[in-house]
Amino acid sequence: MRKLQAKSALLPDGWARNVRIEIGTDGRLASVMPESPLDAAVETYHTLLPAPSNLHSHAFQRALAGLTEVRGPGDDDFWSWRERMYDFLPRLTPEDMEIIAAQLYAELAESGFAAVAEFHYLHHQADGMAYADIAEMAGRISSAATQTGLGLTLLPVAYARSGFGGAPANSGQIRFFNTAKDFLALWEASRVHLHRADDHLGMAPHSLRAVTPDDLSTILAASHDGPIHIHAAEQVREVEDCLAWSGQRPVEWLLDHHDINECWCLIHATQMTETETAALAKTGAVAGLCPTTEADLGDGIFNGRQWHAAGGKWGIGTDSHIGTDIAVELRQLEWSQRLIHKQRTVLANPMQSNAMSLYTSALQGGAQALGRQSGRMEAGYWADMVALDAGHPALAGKSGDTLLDSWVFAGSRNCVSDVWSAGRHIVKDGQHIDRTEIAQRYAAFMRHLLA
Ligand code: NGQ
Ligand code: ZN
Repeated sequence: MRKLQAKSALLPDGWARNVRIEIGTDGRLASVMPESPLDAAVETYHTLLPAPSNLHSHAFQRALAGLTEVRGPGDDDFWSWRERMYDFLPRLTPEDMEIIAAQLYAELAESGFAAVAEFHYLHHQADGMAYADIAEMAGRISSAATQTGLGLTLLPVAYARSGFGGAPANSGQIRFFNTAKDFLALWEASRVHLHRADDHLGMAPHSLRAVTPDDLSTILAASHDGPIHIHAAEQVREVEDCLAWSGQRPVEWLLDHHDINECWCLIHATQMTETETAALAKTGAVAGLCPTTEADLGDGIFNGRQWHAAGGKWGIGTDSHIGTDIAVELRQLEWSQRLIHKQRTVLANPMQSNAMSLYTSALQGGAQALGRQSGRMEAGYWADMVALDAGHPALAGKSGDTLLDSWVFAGSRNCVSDVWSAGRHIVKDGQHIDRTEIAQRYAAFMRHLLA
């Protein structure tokens, strides 16, 4: 049993003072006791919060960040970015995958995340042949999570087609392709690579573009209780193509053909009508929002005000990892709403601090989307926690809601001092415990890649 204490902590009922915490050897919170006399011999933090989960990651894309900003001959958009992403893929080996993912996961931890859902589709060798272990790449992701201590929900991706209506393989995608049957074998083989008690295995049909209705039904039949993630309604052209194929929009089609429920997480959903927004919010599914990537790729703006009013659940992903900071993602989400509605505090609950509303929604949505018992500092939950550095100038003299608002709306990533994931103390004094070694390996990889 490990003990620590906080002068202030965000508990399920709100801010509490003088909180004593015990973490069990199993990585779960054993007890959380507010209003306790503080013990001078026990490690003491100024402010502790439940740590969020990152619900959408393509880890390898961290190495592509910054390499896609030169304008092409015509207008650039999501689809031209995707071609550049595909061009980057043939070079990546399993070793590279592990190095990139470890760097990314250390960065995510330093920003405050305790866990990640890896939407993993880079399965095969550069020529499309499976590795000797078909789940080799999944194993590399799991190794990176174990090395860094970040919690992992692994979502092997089913990808069988290159467009609506079952269009055949496109050469840029050969490392992703599996028949539904081969996907299920890969999915089972991935399970073997997960070793920690807080690891989870879910599944992810990539998008309605990438699986046929039959493929989708086949793979979903194997999923018992989720999580199930899918990219949906991100781009206007995707919606138009889906309409041309089926007469329905992607979210409409999903709601009509499958039992969309709390197991599901729809990634992006930036292109929904008001009718779709209302209907999807009712299902209890999580909207997987990736605000900086959605801005970067010109996806459009999520229908956040209506979703919030309807009580819809949402969480944060960092997707292509041009941004890796939970505070920046929450800020970008709220700012995009302010810009379209010409208002302030759009996603705040009445009479509540904006960051408190955003942060608690992201905690709950993230936990649900990862199938992870986290997001609350309460006995029995995983000890996923983040400590803020009250000595940081952006936070000085502040506490409670004001401190949270200052971190999210005016702070920077070095406001975070410590992070625990399922009791693993992985960030100390603002740095991942293996930061130097991980960053050196990553820098060597990048120098080699760009040489
Ligand atoms: C992905 N990323 O799977 O990495 C996608 C691009 C696609 C985003 N959608 C590929 N942001 O959607 O076809
Ligand atoms: Zn994605």
